[in-house]
Amino acid sequence: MDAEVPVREILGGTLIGCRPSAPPAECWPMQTVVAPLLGYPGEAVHELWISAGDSHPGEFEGIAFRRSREVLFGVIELEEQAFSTTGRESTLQQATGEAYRRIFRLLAAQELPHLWRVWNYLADINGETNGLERYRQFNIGRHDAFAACARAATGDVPAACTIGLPQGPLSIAFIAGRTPVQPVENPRQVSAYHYPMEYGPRSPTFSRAVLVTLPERECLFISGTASIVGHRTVHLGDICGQTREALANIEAVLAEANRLSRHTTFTLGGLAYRVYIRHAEDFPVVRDMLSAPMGAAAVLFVQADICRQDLLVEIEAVAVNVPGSA
Ligand code: 3EB
Repeated sequence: MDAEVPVREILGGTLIGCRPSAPPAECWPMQTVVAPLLGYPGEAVHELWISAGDSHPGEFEGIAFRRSREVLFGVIELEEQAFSTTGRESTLQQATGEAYRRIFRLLAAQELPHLWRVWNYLADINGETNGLERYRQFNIGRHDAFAACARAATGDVPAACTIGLPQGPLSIAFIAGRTPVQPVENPRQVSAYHYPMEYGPRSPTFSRAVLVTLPERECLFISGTASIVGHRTVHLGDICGQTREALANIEAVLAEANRLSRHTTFTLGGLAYRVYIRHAEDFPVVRDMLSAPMGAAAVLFVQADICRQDLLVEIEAVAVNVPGSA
């Protein structure tokens, strides 16, 4: 981390990698993602979100957060075992619904109502209980919480990723703010919130990307992007094909974002990436395919499960631009 940043300007962070022997002293909300890094020399990376001005800490119904005047970063972790298996809802569905309802109550209380970006991690994402895959259980809980809190579940929804880890609680980090997002969809893909029922009883609630225009900067958050065309997974079992298709989808989202942005031209080389790879042995191939298009961009490779059983790779990205300097 950059030791020059004063703590009051740090909104929060992500600690991603093997569980470090000496975890950083937490002075801000931090999402811990225990997953192997690929091709990285250290045991873990500590990423920070820096605010433009001073921020202050808070706690609300188990959510740790920090906020500035305009922006809030929060983290909530819930143990599924804390929920009972009575009724029709799985414990994961209940935990997910509870987490999102708490997030929406926090954002209302803080008067920063607009959810920009959400990072969801859960154990055993492709496992099945009571005949339903756990990712699909998660989608029911998420969708129903949006509905219960009178939020649109289509159109004006945040960018997101939902990733599987070997173990751990349901962990959700989010960035929200005073400013509404401008959703960005991908013309090559059916919007996730319109996926047909064959992918589960409730569709995933996320935008392909969101643009956030602040007075002095413009942010682009690109959701987890995979080898999906229309609503179907393509290039089954083919890591090269899936990587190429995911990149084509990132480029399509970028073109759409540039069409919608009034201030910025985003480029592949100007984004910071996280690449999730299901099988560690695919890492060299993926790295080699991405090195030319991504250029000097920061790329972190992580071994983790993707939400559809047949997806081998998923790419997400972020850019923060100060208009005029790009
Ligand atoms: C997809 O396009 C791949 O459920 O939050 C990507 C990003 C995916 C976010 C989510 C799922 C999510 O459907 C999977």
